[in-house]
Amino acid sequence: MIHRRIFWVTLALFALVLIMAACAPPGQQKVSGELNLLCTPQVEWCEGMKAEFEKVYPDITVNFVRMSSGESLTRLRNEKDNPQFDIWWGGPVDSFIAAAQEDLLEPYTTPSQDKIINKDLMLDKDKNWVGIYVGSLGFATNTESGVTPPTSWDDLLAPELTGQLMVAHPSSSGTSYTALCTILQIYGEEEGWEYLKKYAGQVNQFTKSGSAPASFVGAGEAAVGIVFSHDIVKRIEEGLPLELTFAEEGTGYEIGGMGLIKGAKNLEAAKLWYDWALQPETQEIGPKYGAYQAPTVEGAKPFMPELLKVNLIDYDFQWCGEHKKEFVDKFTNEIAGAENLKK
Ligand code: S7P
Repeated sequence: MIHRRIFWVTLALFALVLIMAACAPPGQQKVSGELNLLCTPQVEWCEGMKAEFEKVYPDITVNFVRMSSGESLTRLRNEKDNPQFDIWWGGPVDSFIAAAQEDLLEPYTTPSQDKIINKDLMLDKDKNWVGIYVGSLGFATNTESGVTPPTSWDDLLAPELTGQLMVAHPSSSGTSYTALCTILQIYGEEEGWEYLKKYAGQVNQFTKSGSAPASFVGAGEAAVGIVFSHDIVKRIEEGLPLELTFAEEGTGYEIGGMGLIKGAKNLEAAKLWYDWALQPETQEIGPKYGAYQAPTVEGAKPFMPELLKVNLIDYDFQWCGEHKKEFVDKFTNEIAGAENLKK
């Protein structure tokens, strides 16, 4: 009799646990398995985030692939009918806006959204993407090159910089697309495209990845690179002879984005990453892995606030995102092709 009662009580408790697990909000469910992450920032930061996430969620294994923004977008497009990634983390939101337009992202309302500092700018109104960091564009000059560090976009066209400029190609790189769209906003479309022709004529070789020019310029392969300022700071810390300057009339900036992939096979694990990436403690992890972008949530302290205390233009993310394909195609077809990009 007693045994039978114990049996029924145990069974009832077991059923209760199952019901509670099924009803718990996603963030509290016990999720296990894999998470396939498309990671656009520097590989050290991707590796660091994987390790930190797995510490918090030991039952989930994160598999990540590091890819530049433009390449990521192409990959998502190609895999639309059979997505291989669950979440895309990092890279300027212009590409996330372009991805949302093509219905590649899965909308999600995160319980962490109340923490976002500026919802108008950093939270998509349809919840396709959210901002996870902010960074400004800068110029990296090799201090041994004898070149005066540029302080305006016009300075980049000086004859002494012909063949001495390095920047990524906007078809592969979000950094470079931020520069392109910054130029179109500063000069206006007509003059901007004229400027871009001259600018491309100054380039030694286009690179594939946005941060690479800082390393090549540091190694003396060119005199000036156009790169996000936090990536320049990282190379300076590593000992490269670089000076960081900004365009005084105004520089562009990025909001780094994050979005769930439509058709993700591990959606619950992806939502856990999404919520976790918006925690203040998570956003303070970056500097540990050499990433000095500013956070987007309240309670997280920027490590290098001075990188945003420069003259930032009122960058129109929506406009740049919606026109990304058109502008990149125009640049590639009419100004500079994307063959032989330097890796
Ligand atoms: O991690 C640094 C960072 O500059 O990488 C992203 C960058 O756009 C990715 O590289 P691509 O330019 O090659 O696409 C930035 O979002 C981020 O700040």
